[in-house]
Amino acid sequence: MRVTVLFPRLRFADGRLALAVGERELSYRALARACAAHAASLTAAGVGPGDRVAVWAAPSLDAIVAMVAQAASGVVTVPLNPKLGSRELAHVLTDAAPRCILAPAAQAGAVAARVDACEVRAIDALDAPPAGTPPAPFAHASPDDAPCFVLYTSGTTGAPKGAALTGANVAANIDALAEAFAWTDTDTVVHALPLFHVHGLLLGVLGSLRVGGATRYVPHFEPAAVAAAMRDGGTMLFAVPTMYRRLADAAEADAAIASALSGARMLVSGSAGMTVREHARLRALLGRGVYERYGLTETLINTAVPASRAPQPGTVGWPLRGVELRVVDEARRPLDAARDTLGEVAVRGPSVFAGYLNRPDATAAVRDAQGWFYTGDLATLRDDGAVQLAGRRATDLIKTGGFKVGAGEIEAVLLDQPGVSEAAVLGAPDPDLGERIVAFVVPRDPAAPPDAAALIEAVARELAPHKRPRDVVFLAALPRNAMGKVQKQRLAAGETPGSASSVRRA
Ligand code: MLC
Ligand code: AMP
Repeated sequence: MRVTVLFPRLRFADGRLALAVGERELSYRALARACAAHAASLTAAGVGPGDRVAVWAAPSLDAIVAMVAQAASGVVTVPLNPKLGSRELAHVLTDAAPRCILAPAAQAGAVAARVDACEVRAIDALDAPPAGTPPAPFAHASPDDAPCFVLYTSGTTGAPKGAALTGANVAANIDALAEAFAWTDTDTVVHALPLFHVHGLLLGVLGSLRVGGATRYVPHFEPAAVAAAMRDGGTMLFAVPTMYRRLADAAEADAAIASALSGARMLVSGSAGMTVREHARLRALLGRGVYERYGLTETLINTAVPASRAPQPGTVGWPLRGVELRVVDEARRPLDAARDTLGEVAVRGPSVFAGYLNRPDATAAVRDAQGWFYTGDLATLRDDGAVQLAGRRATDLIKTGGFKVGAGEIEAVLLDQPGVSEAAVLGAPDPDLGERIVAFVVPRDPAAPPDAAALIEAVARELAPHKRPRDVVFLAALPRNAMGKVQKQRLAAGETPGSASSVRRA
């Protein structure tokens, strides 16, 4: 049984900065102590390695410490978006069946009031550790192939699926990315990303701790706060394109923001595509380019533009060490020989996930017997092997602000609302969010359509605010082909049969 220690520096913890969240800072020594206290408190509650524990992933130091301690001690973390709506929260808790939910003390009461099927406990790791707490929580390191995180991610249809990632997946990916970015213990990563996805949690927090560097976390994205954290010693910034767009707007208006960002060793973007135009705008403003990397929840990071090269607008770079990547046709036959031919990206390697929780059928649909994972992303390979993404196979997957959202999950909520007869959801191009969620709704009574604001609120309340449609368009009927299938491409092209009215909400 191979066991990888995820955070070697916690074993030799010293006084160097590990984590800063707003004004609160933890050295490696303090983090090691807090991790030990968290592990001891889980043990006292009868929770051990292999058990699943949900963490209310609020943007707080307590939630971060709980998740780091669990990763270090073999407890499987299911991070929960603290803004999850009722339907999605119920789904995740039923599917993941965690032993308990851990929430920052300030939120534990409110969380407990929302769930009755699962015990809710307050995270107390940053309180004084109980006497006799061992110095570090490595007594229960798990084997490499045991799940370490279950991250919920949307598909084209149905409710989100829990992607199980092992300690080996995480360690291999961080090590390969660290090599590409020359990311070391002298780096401080600044980010303001949510803590329940790969980008913010696995790269932005665990990545820094694995390389022995520091993370300065900005709990609420705001350009001035990001710039302040960069001035406070940040060397790398991890952000999604929407954040870079808003940072560029702020930098145009405020030279202090521009200068804070231009001092970075690396500005890194991912989770959604950055246009060549936006790359050029940032370079002109900051005097330095942005490095892109490309990944998925199920595979972690596949490609990156390495620090050893100049930024490469228009590509997401080259496969990381250990990642095999090829472009395949619709029958999943490799197109590697034919450069410039558009196909689906398939990847294989040590970071490809263990599978979806409780969903062997869904796992088999995306990963074949040879271990190739089919990403759904379309790309061509440049002559030098750089990957150029060119869209997705499924129009029913939307990337908005860097969040992946399935059209089907939104349509299901809309269809449950009074007055809705039919619904079709798609992503429309948006200068700020990349894609904006648009809902096309056929009312039961065309003379009295449901209130658009109420439909938007229903999605925010039942799923999550970032899944809410930004536009609702009422139609007399959805365009369908001869087989009765909704033709979303016609909706996307602006063909809206019998359009009654359109409501736009920011
Ligand atoms: C608005 N709000 C509502 C609401 N309308 N709340 C309840 N009901 C409603 N109807 C609230 C929101 O919750 C939010 O609260 C605030 O109002 C603003 O909402 P918003 O306009 O929707 O947010 P916005 O500012 O547009 O967010 C932009 C963003 C965000 C860039 C900050 O999209 C973001 O954090 N994106 C990161 C996504 C990410 O990390 N993806 C990685 C996936 S991993 P409040 O309190 O928050 O202000 C992956 C793999 C890889 O893809 O390769 O990395
Ligand atoms: P998620 O399931 O939330 O992890 O989202 C994964 C998807 O994000 C990928 O399949 C891509 O479509 C998209 N993505 C991630 N990084 C990039 C990038 N640098 N450029 C374009 N798309 C990206």
